[in-house]
Amino acid sequence: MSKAKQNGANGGAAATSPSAMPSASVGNGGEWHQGQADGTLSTNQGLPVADNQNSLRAGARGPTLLEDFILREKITHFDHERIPERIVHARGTGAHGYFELSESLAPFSRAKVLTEVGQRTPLFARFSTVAGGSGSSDTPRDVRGFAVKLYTKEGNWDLVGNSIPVFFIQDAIKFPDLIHAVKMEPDRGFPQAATAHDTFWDFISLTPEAMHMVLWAMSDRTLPRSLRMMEGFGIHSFRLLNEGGESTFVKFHWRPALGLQSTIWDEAVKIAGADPDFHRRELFEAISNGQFPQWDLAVQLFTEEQAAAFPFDHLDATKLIPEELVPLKTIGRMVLDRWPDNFFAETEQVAFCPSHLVPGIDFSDDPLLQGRLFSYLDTQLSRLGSPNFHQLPINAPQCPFGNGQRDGHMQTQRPSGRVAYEPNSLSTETPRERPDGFRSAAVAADGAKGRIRAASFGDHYSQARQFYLSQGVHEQAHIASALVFELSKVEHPHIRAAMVGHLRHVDADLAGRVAAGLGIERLPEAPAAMQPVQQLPPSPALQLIGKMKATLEGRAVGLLVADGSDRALVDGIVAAVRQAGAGCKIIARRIGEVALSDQSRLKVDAQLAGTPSVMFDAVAVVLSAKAGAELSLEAAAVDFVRDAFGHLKAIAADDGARALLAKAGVVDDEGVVAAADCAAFVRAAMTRQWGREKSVRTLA
Ligand code: HDE
Repeated sequence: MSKAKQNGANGGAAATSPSAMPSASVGNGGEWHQGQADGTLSTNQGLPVADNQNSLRAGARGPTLLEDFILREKITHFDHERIPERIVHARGTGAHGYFELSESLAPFSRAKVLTEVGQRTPLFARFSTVAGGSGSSDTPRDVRGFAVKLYTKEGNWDLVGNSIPVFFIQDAIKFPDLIHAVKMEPDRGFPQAATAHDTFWDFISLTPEAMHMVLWAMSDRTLPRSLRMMEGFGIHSFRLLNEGGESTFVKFHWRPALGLQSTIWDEAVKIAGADPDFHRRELFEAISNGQFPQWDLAVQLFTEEQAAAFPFDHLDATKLIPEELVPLKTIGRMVLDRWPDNFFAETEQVAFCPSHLVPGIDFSDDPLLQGRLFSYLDTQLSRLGSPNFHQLPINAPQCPFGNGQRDGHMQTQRPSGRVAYEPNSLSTETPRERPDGFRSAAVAADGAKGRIRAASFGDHYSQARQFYLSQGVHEQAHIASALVFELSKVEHPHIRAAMVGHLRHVDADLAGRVAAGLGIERLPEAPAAMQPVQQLPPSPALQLIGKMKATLEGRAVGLLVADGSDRALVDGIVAAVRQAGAGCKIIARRIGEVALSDQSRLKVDAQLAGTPSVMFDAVAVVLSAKAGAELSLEAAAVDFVRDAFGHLKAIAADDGARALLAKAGVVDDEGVVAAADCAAFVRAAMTRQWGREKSVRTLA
């Protein structure tokens, strides 16, 4: 009998003893597969099943018998196949990969993962939206979770971050309120995955500390084009501790190799309908095609003395440290190169926790971080149902681990021996303390007990203002429009007015634009600010549009064709686009094939009606005059071109496509190029046509 068979159909060998923990087994298939090694279908007890089509009945048309334990086992398992979803970050997707250190932080930290240059540390990363349920869509306006579990030699280090470097609140005690306000309203069960409703803005309008994050949330940062094209931030200050126990503060940043890229709001809305799985599908396809997503890991290092001179408190998670103040130092890169074998076993059951860290890294006293240290373990207990969730292969350290903890639901380990305590004199084998194990920073903590908010946390508007003034004109307009859109969904006028009041502290022009967009004629009073607004210097590093990389790498182009399309033009565009590192999908009214001008056949990748141009970064249209005239009467074709134009994308078109372009209201500009000029098309496709925006959309 094979080992798999002995251990049962579900691969009971996965996690046995700590020392036997198979590092390579995480998600690599072998021990996870359903069914027995010899291919026989069995019950969970290993009983071979002879008939998996019919339940046990009394007679061909008679009642089903309670005796049918095979039916009952199967249905019972099915009934329990769902676990509680995450209260936040429920919708997510993840992948395996590694972190490779390129620069040692040895002067600052003794963590091996940060000092052993060239070492590859295996990891699992999960990206998520925050507000929506697990079945919601990928592209709402929302912060993205950016959580990375590094299986280091010294234990798991979880860097549980977000795609925005600041947070809404300063103290963990406000988190349940924030989340109750943003989630669907409890009496009606909607809206799902949206901040555009009364309870969210009511809470925000009463929480001035949220203003900085609100501006980030209303910017294009919350509309990522791809998970591969967004930044990640650890947000809080952490500490690094070196061999001598000296401490340095650190902020962590992930920087995508493909550069930053977002969608236009209207595009994000349409993508949600066209492909609710847009981001996870894109990540899956990239990894499957060997285009492994990469991020640099960069750090900002600073001392206690430097921190004391900042014009804000770095322990306040609503503040960031501008790069102009403390530059970023790149220390390594993360590569995601392997899709999980099973979504549930890995992406769903992975349990991140900010308190998972390694010797040489420590926490700061950020009160938001301090609260998080409790919450994650607590939530895993109810979500995964057992204190043994760390034994699941996706969560288990890939280094030896062991202690005297025993028993509990779903215990999969079989620790031997009579000793499960420490110290003991009965066994030399049991786990003992190690002097070089984890030690906390020896920081003095002395103060009067109280529910106190530090006065240094009182400046709620200066960095919000700095962020807004650091943006270019296009992004400022997007922020104003997003605020108008969101607040226009708020039914209570006093909430809208209160928000405009806050915006007066951020920027008078912004407040005026939003008020005008909401039809508010007299500007509401600005609320009393705890501290005067400081004029911080604009930080271009905070831009998104301004920082976008002009590139087609990792992007996608849609090429609309029909019978009779010019072969040479089609070939030219496909070759140029691929040469530039992008994918090129052939779209036609029907899938199958089209006959090109030279009668050769071209395989069609996608059907026009099911593949709108929002799926692409740029589009090309190559049509015979006859097909162009026909497609001008096809709403999906007209929308394909109209949306590409409205979403500021480059459009390549030949003469035959002109009728369609005219019907879609496309006006010639720098981004509308001849299909024969592939070089011009690739150039235009590397960026959005921001100059076109004012001609297609009225922004607040
Ligand atoms: Fe979380 N957060 N959070 N959070 N968070 C969770 O843990 C919580 C915060 C973040 O892909 C939960 O396993 C509190 C900041 C990510 O599995 C929960 C506070 C940041 C993920 C929880 C915060 C995050 C979570 C829900 C305020 C960015 C998804 C399920 C003190 C630095 C991880 C779970 C994944 C998930 C609590 C604030 C990031 C309930 C109490 C700030 C990326 O424990």
